[in-house]
Amino acid sequence: MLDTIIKNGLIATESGVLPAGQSIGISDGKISAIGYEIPEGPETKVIDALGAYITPGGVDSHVHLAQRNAPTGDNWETGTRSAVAGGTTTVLAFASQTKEMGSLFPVLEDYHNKSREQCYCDYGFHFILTNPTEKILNEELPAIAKYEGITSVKLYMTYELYKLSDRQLLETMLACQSLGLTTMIHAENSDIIEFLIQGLERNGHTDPFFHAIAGPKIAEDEASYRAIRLAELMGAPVLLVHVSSDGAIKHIRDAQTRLLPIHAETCPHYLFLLSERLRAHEHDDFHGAKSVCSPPLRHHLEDLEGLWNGIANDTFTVFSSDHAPTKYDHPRGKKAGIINGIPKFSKIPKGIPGIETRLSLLFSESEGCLPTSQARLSLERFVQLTSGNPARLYGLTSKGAIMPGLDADLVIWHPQNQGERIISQDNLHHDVDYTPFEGMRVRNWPRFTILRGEVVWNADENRVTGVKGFGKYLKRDNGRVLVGKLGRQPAGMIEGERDLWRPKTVVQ
Ligand code: DUC
Ligand code: ZN
Ligand code: ZN
Ligand code: ZN
Repeated sequence: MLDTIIKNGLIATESGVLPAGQSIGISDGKISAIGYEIPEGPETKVIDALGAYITPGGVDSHVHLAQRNAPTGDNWETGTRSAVAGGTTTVLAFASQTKEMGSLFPVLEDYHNKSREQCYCDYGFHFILTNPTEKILNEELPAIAKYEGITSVKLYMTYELYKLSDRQLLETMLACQSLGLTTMIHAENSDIIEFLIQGLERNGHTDPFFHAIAGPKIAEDEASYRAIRLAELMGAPVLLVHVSSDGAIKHIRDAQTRLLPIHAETCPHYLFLLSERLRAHEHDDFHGAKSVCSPPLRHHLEDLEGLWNGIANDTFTVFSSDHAPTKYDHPRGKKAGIINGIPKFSKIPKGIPGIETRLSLLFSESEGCLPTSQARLSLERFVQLTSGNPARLYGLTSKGAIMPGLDADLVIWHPQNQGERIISQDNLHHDVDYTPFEGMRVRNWPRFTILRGEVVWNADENRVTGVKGFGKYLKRDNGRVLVGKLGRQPAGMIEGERDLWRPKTVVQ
């Protein structure tokens, strides 16, 4: 018998909105039926979604929670509480190796300890590799993929404490390719950024705004291109994270046209915010630190347009928050960037919060809220970018679609033309003291968030109704390549050329 039935909603899938009048039946946390006349029992709970869209629960595949290097801001409890209040039912956050750690197992244990029984939504880990030793690549990653279901890694091309050499990128991409793992890349040219920081500081330009000058689009373009070519040589599928520049988009699009498996992600702040946010506020010179993220916000409206085009035209595979929560008014938060009373932008912790506002901001610009002619993206694209694609790309086989057999993770929006909200720190559930989206109007907000059949956010009651610890750790399968083809040879290679240098243990 059904536990819950959701009636009268408009069920949005990746291939369109289902004909009206159908219901979703839920039993044991799974979607058990979709159709017109699903019989309900006496105990079945009925939710009326009349006039409202229903989308799959959000999958936010780029989130930072209680990372070792981030002393303030959200832990797993507060971060996932904020997630469900904004319609997200699954998060993938980072477990970060530090350079002196020669094994990933203590890292894993540490992050399990921090997250176990703390979460309001389901969750998994990506590894950040800062020291990819042979032992890690050849022994630990295969074991961790198999037994822990961690099937993706993130690599950095910048930051002293994180960055890998091109040689290390090649080795890691190759190992991941052979295991069927997805490699995520933070692509910015480290030397360009360091050079510019030094020059800016020498000339006394140390206010938060100059962060946007120290990380120009060229630094991202160059590193993105390099990452793509390294991946091409290895035949490895990669995802470029938090893409913010039109030059990078061009390289990605070009690679995709050549059928390379190059995926791309962008984030709300790059679609909505400009570098002017980094400037001093009339009452607070350091206010711009709230919008310091890497890559930095860009300068011009055309920059935003370029990203919206990538959203609409399929260049982007996923839309994630890059929720990187750092308190503003805290000596180890953003204000760590004030040294002896003087602002120093290079010392400001990078990143901004956005786990709760991600879905509403994008939904607001979609056909879910606007006529097709005015919408930035279709409802189908919304579903792909916010849940279907991240679920497939990262091997979350029970998530990402409204389909019988999958977890009953759903967002029921307010009926159309209702549910408008002004985003305000006062209404958010994170443990950060600001939102960079303060004052922005969204056209709708999740009315109910449902995780495995349970209502975990109820906007009518204006409260998180889920329970801490209900969120489960997700072991993932290998992800699927969503663009391009595996095994493509770079133009000009001879047949079998890779086999001449590939280790014999690596299977194609
Ligand atoms: N990279 C991220 O992925 N998030 C925040 C800051 C950064 O550099
Ligand atoms: Zn990054
Ligand atoms: Zn003011
Ligand atoms: Zn990030």
